[in-house]
Amino acid sequence: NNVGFAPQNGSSAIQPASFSGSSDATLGRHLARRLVQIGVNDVFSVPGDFNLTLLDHLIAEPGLKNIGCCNELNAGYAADGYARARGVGACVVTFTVGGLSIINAIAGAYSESLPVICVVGGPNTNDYGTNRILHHTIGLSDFTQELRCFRTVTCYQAVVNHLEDAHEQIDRAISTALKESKPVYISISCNLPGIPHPTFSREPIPFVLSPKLSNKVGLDAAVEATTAFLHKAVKPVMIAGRKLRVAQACDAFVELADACGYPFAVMPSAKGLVPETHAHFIGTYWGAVSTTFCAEIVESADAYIFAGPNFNDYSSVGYSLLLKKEKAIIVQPDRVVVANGPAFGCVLMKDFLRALSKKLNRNTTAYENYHRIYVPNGMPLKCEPDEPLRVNILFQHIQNMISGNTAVIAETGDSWFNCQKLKLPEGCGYEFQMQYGSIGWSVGATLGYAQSAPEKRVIACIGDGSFQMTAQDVSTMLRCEHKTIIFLINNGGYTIEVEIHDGPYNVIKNWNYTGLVDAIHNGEGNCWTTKVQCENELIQAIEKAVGEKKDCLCFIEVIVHKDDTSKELLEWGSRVSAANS
Ligand code: TPP
Repeated sequence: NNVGFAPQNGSSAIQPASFSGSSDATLGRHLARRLVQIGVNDVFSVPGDFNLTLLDHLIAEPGLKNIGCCNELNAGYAADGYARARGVGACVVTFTVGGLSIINAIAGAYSESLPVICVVGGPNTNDYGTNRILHHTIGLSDFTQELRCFRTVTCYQAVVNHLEDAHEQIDRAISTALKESKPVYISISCNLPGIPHPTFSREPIPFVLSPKLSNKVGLDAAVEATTAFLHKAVKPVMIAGRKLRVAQACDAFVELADACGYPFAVMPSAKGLVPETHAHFIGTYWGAVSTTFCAEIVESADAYIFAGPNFNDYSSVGYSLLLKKEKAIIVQPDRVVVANGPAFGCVLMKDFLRALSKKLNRNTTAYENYHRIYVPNGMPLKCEPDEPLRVNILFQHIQNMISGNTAVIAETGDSWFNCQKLKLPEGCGYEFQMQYGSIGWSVGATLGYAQSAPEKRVIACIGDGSFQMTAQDVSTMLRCEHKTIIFLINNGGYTIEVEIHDGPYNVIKNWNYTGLVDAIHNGEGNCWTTKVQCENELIQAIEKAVGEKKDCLCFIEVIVHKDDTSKELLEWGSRVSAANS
C-alpha cells in the first residue's frame, strides 16, 4: 500500500535504540568472521546494489578476500572448486538476477555434497510486507521467487530480514552446511549488514559441531554379519565410491585394505580419493570401460565391498554392470546392507570400516591372485614428429607432468575418460563433476581450486565446447595471478554427445582460443598462450609451461581430429545411448 512512497519507518527504525556498539559489531562483520573461522579466506562474488554494503563489511575483515568473478555461474563453480580443496567455500551475489544465475552451480555442489555458503544480498527490510515491485525481479511484488528456487538445491535457507534473529539464522545456516555437507542459501537484506547490534558485539565462539555417532548395537551387528559373509568368500574385492569423501572415510578404507589384504578398485567418481600407488590398487571399476581386467576381477569376485558408491546411468554405463546384490556389502555414509539383507542403519562408514579391519582375517591369496595378472602399460603408437597430434599422445605427456604438487581438473566430455586413465602419483589432486556433469564447470572450479590450494599447480583438461560456456573467468585467474595450465582440447564439437547421438547440433563454431585468452589477458597479469598441432610442438609447449613459464598462467590449445576419441567413450556412448532410447 506504500507503493511509490517513502516508508514511514525508515531503516533507522530497525536499529535498537539502546545500542550504539562498535562499527564491527555488525551483521556483515559477523558473517565475515564466521566464514574465516570455518576456513573460508576468499569469497567469489559479483556485486550488485543489493549486496554492496555487505561486500564492504566482508572485505573489512582481515583474512577474507573478495574475488570478483565475471559472472555468477562461475562464482558458484569457483566456490565449488574451493570447497573441494578446502572443505568449504562461499559466494556472494545479488538478488534474483544473481541468485538465479548461480543456481546451476549450487545444484552441482549439492550433487557433489560440497558445503558451499551461497549468500545473496536481498530486499530492504522495509520492502517486506509491502506490495512494492523491485528491480531485478520478474516484476511481481513477491520476493520469494529466488528462495523457492533455492529450496530445491540447498539443504537450508535463511532469509535474514531482522537483526534480532540474524545471528542465530546465519549460524544455523552455516553450521547446517558443515553438518550436512551440502550448500545453504542465506539472503541478507541490503540495509542490514552495517548496522551494529548487541548480538554481534563479541567475536563469535567457533562452532564445535557435535560428532555423529554410530549406534553401537547396529555397528556390532553389521560388522558381525559382514565378517561372517566375507570369511566365506574366496575372492573378495573392495571398491571405493565417491561418498567416501563426505563420510570422511578415505583413510579408513585404506586401513581396511591394509588389514584384510583385499585388492581394491575405485569407481570413476572416486578417483583421487584413495592412493593409486597402493600395492592393492587394481584400477577403475566402470563396467565395460574399466581399467583392463578390473571389471573382470570385480564382477567375478564372490564378494565385493562397495564403500560409498553412487550408481547412476553414467557410472553404470547405461545400467550394464554385471553385479549381484547377493554378493555385495554396500556401505553408505550412515548405513550398511549385507548381501541384499536388511539394512543396518545409524552405522557410520568410518566406524564400520575401522571395526571391520580389526575383525577380518587377512586374505592375501585374493590380492596375490590378481597381482599375477600382468597388464603392461598401454603405450600409444609413436607419432611422426609432424603428424597431427593424437589425444592418447597428449595424455601420455600429461601423465608425465603430474605429481604430488599438481591437481588435475577434468571437464565433462572425452576428458572424463582420458583423465580417468591417468595414474595418479601420491598426493596428486583429482576433481571432476560426474554426477551433475554441467559443462563449463571446470573453468570456475579451476579458479576456485587454485585459489584454495596455491601450493599445487592445477592442470585443467577442458574441451572446446565446455570452454565456450564459461571462458570469461580465465580473466579472474589472471587477476589472482594463478599459474594454472589449461589444456584446451579443440576437436571442433561436442564429441561426447556425438558418441551418444549425433546430429548437426554437435558441431560448434571454431574460435581463435589463444586469441581470445590473449584478449582477456590484455597485457595485465602473467599469461602465456600457444597452439599445438603435433607432438613436437606439444613437447616444446610443455617444456616451456613447466620451465620458463612456471609462474605464469599457461593456455595450451591442442588441435586434434574431430573423430579422435578414446575407445572408452565409444563403448560408453553406445551403451548410454541404448539406455536413453
Ligand atoms: N549443457 C550443460 C550445462 N551441461 C551439459 N552436460 C550439456 C549441456 C550437454 N553436454 C554434455 S557434454 C557436452 C554437452 C553439450 C559437450 C562437451 O563438449 P566438449 O567440451 O567440446 O568436450 P568433448 O565431448 O568434445 O570432449
